[in-house]
Amino acid sequence: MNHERSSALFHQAKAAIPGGVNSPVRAFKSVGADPLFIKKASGSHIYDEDGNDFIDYVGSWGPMIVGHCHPDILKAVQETMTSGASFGAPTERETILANMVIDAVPSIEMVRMVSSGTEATMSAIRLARGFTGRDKIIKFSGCYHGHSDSLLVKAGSGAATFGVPDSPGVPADFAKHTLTAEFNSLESVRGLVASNRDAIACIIIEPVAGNMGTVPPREGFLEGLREICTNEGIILIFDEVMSGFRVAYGGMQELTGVTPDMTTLGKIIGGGLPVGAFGGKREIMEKLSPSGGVYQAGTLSGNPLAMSAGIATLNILKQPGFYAALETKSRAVAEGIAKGAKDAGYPIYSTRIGSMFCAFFCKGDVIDWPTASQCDTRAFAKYFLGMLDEGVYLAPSQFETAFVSAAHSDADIEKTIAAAAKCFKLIA
Ligand code: HOZ
Repeated sequence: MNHERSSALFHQAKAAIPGGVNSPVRAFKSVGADPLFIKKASGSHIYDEDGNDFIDYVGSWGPMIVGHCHPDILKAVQETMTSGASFGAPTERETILANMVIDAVPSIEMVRMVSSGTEATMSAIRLARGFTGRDKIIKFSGCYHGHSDSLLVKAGSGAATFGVPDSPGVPADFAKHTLTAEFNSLESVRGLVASNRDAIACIIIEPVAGNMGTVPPREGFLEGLREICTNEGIILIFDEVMSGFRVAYGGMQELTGVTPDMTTLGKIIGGGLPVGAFGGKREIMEKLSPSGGVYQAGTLSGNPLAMSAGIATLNILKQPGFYAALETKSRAVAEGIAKGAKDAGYPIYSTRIGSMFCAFFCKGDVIDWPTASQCDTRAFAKYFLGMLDEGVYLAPSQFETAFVSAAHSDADIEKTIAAAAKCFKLIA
């Protein structure tokens, strides 16, 4: 497969943009290649600048649940654009999307729109601190909640992929307020809570971890966190930037029945445009400026284009049978890949929740960051490059999630499974 034009564009980009990319996860550094430069996308396929066609399981890192260029979303954005891209003043669409989110997500009674997932988590934490009057927070090793100072501690996603889970530039004075527990270990949480009594403002967690690969919560884990938080006056924040409207219309909290105090969202609710949101109990949210004193703001917050794309997306997701059909496709592709590995005699650990899945290149169970980090990342790189050659575009890191969209066809899925079987045979 020819990647000449992508490589040339990457070369030019590196002179102007650090590392040639505007977000580290886009670089193919950890798989030893140059990133593809994308020209266009449609449905479940993306096309690079060299004219290659790929089945896309990145989906812009999660937002594209209905596929690329869905006609309803195109129409909504085009119509909105003709009446103005941004006003820095309230619009009706913001309330419409806010009410759709409130109706969908069990924990959300009020919601504030922002422009990225990072803003959502950063602001949610400030609000939790303002509400409780406490400074410390607990996060989980391998979880990623964007790149704000307090949260770049033992972080997953690109931070883990590139070996900077604790980034230079984060003052030790900030990081000392961030305590880190192990995902799926209530014991580790209880230990931190016991030694920091009345000092912890919030526990923030991806209820299904999607930034160290896909790691589902074990039975009782989220319920246990809920109990600890209720007993200790700690705000429980579910970071559903990835899982919100993805694993179910109401996210992991709908799927598991565990209701946090606050939730952060992003990705899908912007239909591919820049967006984020954080919401929760009314008594907490009302502490936010201008109704309360906790300050948070944004020029493009509630941007008309993003609101329109979000409303159009959620209207598609609300259609009866949407998630059942997505579940069928997702099961087929994840199980098909795992079978290909088994038949080739190559052991992987396969995980999936709804349309999020991961093939871990490792023999044992993956339940947290210590187990995820044992994976054979060199074998993953071979698999990734093999799949790319076969026309399948995966995230270029073992520590990311693959996303299935409603646009993936049976033919896409069959081709993906056949490609994976071939790749596993080659690396076995
Ligand atoms: N959560 C996304 C990757 N795991 C973020 C994408 C990015 O960092 O660009």
